[in-house]
Amino acid sequence: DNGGGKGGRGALIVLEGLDRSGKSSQSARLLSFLEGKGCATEGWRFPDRDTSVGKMISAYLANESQLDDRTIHLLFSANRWEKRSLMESKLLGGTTLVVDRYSYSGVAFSAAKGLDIGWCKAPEVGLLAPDLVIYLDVQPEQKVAFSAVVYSGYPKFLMVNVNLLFQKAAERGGYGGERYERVEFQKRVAEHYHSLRDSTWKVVDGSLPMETVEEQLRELAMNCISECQDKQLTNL
Ligand code: DGP
Ligand code: NA
Ligand code: NA
Repeated sequence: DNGGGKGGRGALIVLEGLDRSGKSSQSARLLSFLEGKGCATEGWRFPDRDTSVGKMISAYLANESQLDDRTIHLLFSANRWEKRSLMESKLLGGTTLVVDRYSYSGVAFSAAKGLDIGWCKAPEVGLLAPDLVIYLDVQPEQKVAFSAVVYSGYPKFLMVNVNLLFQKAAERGGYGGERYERVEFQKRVAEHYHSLRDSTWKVVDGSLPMETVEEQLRELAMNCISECQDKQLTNL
């Protein structure tokens, strides 16, 4: 049963990557491309900060609240579970979902804190399995290296200029102020992401020009949408 969607079910397409890997802008670009093609498509993101669970997550990420590592892990998972039935009905009704982060973020970010990976995966079991996971691959250390070179290359009396350049570096992809946005942590997240890759993953070089990345995502998404129309939805 495909829920009556004329062209079969929609595809569950997930974008994953480190913070500032370009996921959010690429999701938005992909979404408008698919809409332009006449595909029924919606853009989703996790954490969904609009639900009551999502508000707790958002406060935690902004360092406005403290939560035990396992507690926040389960809240992130609950935030996906509370959307599962809506996700399923959208997909069966023929709508493709482009989702910015999913269970792999859940496992990679919590495992990077040192939690057992099997324990991290357990609450994700039974959520819908993506048809395609696009991993935007960027190097976490490039951002610091750039700032360090800029900083050491200027004498002290040019401090004002240095600060301006620092600001530039931040605009160009330095991390923001949320809890996980530190280079050492992002490196560990990257290692865990690496160990999670399976046959549904496509790794795209996120350091390529934006238009090139966009083009690759379009092709991956179009292929996925046509291939999964008659496939059963499965669970993680
Ligand atoms: P975003 O809204 O995409 O910027 O994500 C917020 C931050 O939360 C980002 O550093 C990634 C992290 N994150 C996203 N999903 C999960 C999750 O399920 N578990 C954990 N521990 N962190 C997550
Ligand atoms: Na972020
Ligand atoms: Na997100």
